[in-house]
Amino acid sequence: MTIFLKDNGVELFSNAISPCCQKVKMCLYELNLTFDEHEVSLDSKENLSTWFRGINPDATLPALKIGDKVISDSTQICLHLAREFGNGRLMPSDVKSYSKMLSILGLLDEKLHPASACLLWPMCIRPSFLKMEYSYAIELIKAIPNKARQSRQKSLFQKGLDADEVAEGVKTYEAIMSEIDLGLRDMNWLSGDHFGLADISLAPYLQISKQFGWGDLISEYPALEELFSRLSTRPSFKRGVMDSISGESRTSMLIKGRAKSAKIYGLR
Ligand SMILES: N[C@@H](CCC(=O)N[C@@H](CS)C(=O)NCC(=O)O)C(=O)O
Repeated sequence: MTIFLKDNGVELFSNAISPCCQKVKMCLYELNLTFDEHEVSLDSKENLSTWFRGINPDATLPALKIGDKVISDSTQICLHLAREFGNGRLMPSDVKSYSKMLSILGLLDEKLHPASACLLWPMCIRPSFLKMEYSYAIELIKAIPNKARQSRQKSLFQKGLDADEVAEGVKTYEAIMSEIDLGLRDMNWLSGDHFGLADISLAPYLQISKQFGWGDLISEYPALEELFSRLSTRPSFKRGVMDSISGESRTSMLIKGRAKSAKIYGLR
């Protein structure tokens, strides 16, 4: 059954290449929820505009608006949707697996997301920044409310893949994939026997290595590769993660990524 959230005024503010936005879309599709989607440009930092900061003062994507209420963190959005509309799906019912799921969600948000951003930003957003007047680009970055994000983006803008943050990002990305692979050895899904929010939350980040042709970052981890194959068969993965990016953009990302694979692998 499809639930028409749209009729209740549900809007998703998102960006096509953002893994945390893709995760929310995958969750919405998994729960058969319909919604209105608004693309907010990260290339021009539309997320810093007055209109968007009126929706989310933190100026980050995704943001989900349900009536007057805005939820502005991808994990909080997914937990809310699963609780409200999941009917017991997507979250384990036993306490041990539930707390394991929460700790995976925390690890992905706190460590994997910033590490992946250091790979995505120079590849996908920096080219637009390089076309801007230098001082304008720096002013835009200075307007980011979060200081850590500001300093990371300044360095990624100035140094691209040569930034220290990229080397740290590649190492962190691999270390987390290795840790998750170990935990998956005797399980089909991340929080146990059933597919759920932990799997949804990892899916877009796993996909990043494929999107740039950097499959070696996960190819040593057989359980992760198997998880990726299982995820790829889910319609929610196709719609929420794969179809989020057009075929043309995917081809271009793959070409640009492959040209940099020796550089990325050299940072491991
Ligand atoms: N923990 C947040 C992180 C959100 C986040 O970092 N979003 C990025 C896009 S992937 C963003 O909005 N960046 C804004 C910017 O770069 O100025 C969540 O999961 O929602």
